[in-house]
Amino acid sequence: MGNWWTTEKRGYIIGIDNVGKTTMLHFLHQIFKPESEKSPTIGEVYNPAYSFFGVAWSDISLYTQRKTCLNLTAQWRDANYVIYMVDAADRERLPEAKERLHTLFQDEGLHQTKFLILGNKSDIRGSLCSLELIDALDLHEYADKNWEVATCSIAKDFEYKWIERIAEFITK
Ligand SMILES: Nc1nc2c(ncn2[C@@H]2O[C@H](COP(=O)(O)OP(=O)(O)O)[C@@H](O)[C@H]2O)c(=O)[nH]1
Ligand SMILES: [Mg+2]
Repeated sequence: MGNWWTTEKRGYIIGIDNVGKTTMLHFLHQIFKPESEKSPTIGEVYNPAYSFFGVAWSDISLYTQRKTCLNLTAQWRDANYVIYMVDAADRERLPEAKERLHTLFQDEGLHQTKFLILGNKSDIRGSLCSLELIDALDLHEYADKNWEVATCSIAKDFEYKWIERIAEFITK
């Protein structure tokens, strides 16, 4: 048996704290349990890696694990996919989220990486739509990067439309 971690594609779910990363992984873990149980925890600093859609996913909070994350930058460099999650209803913290996202865009090692900017918590009244997120996150500045934007409600969408959206992001 080959080493799946060297051949499988890598994905990271990245975002500042409180945007819904753990909630998302929790749902994915329940849905894809049989497959994900094959996935080992990588090192001591990551949350466990889960395998979905042929991609091994880890989630990284840019704040709660801040110190560790700085050391992990080199490891992100094998990322095929980044789901960068923001809280689309938290206008106050969008500038912080933007700043961190731009840092990722500027990382040479993530040059080839596909980004899905996922605005979570769309169930909350007044949350930003995709076009508003493009403006709020100044994504036009990075028109040369490989990004796309979608909104979702991980906790309240019981039809799991966001899963289809992630599958589309990975496969297209
Ligand atoms: N209204 C709403 N709340 C959500 C949604 N997704 C997550 N949350 C809540 O946001 C908070 C932070 O979620 P968590 O997954 O811990 O965020 P993390 O820090 O990014 O891992 C929790 O109270 C979740 O229940 C959503 O789609 N809508
Ligand atoms: Mg978390």
